[in-house]
Amino acid sequence: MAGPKRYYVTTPIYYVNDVPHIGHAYTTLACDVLARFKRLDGYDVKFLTGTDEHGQKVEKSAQEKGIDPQTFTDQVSQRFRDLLQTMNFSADDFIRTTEERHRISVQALWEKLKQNGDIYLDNYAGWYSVRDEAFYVESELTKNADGSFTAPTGAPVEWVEEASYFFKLSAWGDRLLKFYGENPDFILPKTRRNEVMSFVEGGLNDLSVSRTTFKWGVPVPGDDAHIMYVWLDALTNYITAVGYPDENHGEFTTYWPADLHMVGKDILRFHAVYWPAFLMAAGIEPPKRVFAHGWWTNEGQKISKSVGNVIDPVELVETYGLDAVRYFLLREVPFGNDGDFSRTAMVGRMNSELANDLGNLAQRVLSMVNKNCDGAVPAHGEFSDDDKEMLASAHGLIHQLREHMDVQAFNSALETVWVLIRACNGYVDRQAPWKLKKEDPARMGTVLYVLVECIRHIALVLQPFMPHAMAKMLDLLAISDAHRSFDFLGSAHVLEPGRALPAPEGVFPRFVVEEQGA
Ligand code: ME8
Repeated sequence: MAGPKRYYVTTPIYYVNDVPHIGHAYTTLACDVLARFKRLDGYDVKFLTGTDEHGQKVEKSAQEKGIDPQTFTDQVSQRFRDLLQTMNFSADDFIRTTEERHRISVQALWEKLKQNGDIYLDNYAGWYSVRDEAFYVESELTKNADGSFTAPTGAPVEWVEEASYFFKLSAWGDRLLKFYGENPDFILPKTRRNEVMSFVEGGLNDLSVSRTTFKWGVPVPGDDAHIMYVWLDALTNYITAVGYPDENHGEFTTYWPADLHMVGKDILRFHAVYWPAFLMAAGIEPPKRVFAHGWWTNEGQKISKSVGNVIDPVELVETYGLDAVRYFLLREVPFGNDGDFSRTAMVGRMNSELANDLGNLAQRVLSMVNKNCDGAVPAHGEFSDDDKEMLASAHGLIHQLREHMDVQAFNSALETVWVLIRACNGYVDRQAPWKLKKEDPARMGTVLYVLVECIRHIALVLQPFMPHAMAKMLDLLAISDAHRSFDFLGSAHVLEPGRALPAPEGVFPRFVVEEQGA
């Protein structure tokens, strides 16, 4: 017999030298929507997020503030935990790399790599970017007029020469390519997969995995002069959180390999090349998928602290409301592509898609039910072909959605729901139930019943995207908490004719833009 359905999804762990902004909120939102979707669809879900607290960059930020790194990370990692509240994220675990469970796990992984002959001591001489916490070869860099060099990300680099342990990455190229070949959906989107494959086909150098010039990190077992490379430390969080090094019990056997590591395109190489190589070298199965999403700009400009155009999720939520922000971020751009955040586009979608298409549909239908059907779910007569088509679309929605969600195509999933919403609005206009009131009240009941059943389906499947607003809509339909999982899609008996409904209320107000100076 097949075991219970399980789903393990992770966000990157964020550096604590930065305040959380829209980019961080975006990645975690995508994971939250998937986690909620899978829970409603009957999966046992683990949704992990957290903070990346070690490394030279964090050490430097603490020094600049004149506080010790632990106090600094305690303060700033709290802001990422606060973001979970602000955005209504349903994470099951929040990992900090400064925790003891993580030190144990990273050191155990190191020992395993060492035992298996994949780690050796040598000297590193080359370029390093503290901002990216990444090593670069000179051919990747741009030379500036003053003789200094810049990384492809725009970050400054410095020349480093020190004793270092190396991971034999060069020995894993062929096995990685074989793995990508056997798992065509390991890296999504496909264009990113091609980039990674050509990088690996170009030949891999061994990777420096320890540093001796700073202290803020996990010491190499048996050689305290070395601190582990922050990416080896950070990536390991995904297995720490399921109990590594205990590979044979509990959460590890339940959830590993992870179903999805969600990341931004900036950190794909670490997740799709280094991480599966470390895992294979340690005899651990690689994750099933890494999805690299695109980059947000702000009104056309790169988001950066120095430009001063960082979008604060708290401000957005205060201005537009949480569910509208959640909806917009996943609706505006095909997931995987870059996107530009514009307030005009935000307000446009709020008013046309949330307030008009969906909000008005619910408001119109529920007001008619309230006025003309004694405020109770109407009884239905025989269904016409038009009715049957509407009901079939509602009942079929989940099958299409699962397909989209399984490849993280959030905007297509939402578009599928909006196709039904628009069809419902067309059906209302066509059937004109307000006219039927006098002519044929029984037929009016049937039409309104079909619409209420469609709205129930729409609200159920949109819960992962807009949890508060859809809870309110389901309250207006008097659907009990016990009937809100996807098990109840397609089951007509949930909507009992005669059940009293509360007085209708608007769920999505129109957003009125105040004129400047008004
Ligand atoms: O890289 N648009 O942490 P980080 C979209 N600690 N997403 C964005 C974004 C933007 N403008 N800006 C940031 C690290 N992100 C490491 C990760 S994981 C083992 C270690 C999101 O704080 C996006 O997900 O720099 C990106 O990959 C991540 O924040 C980088 O977060």
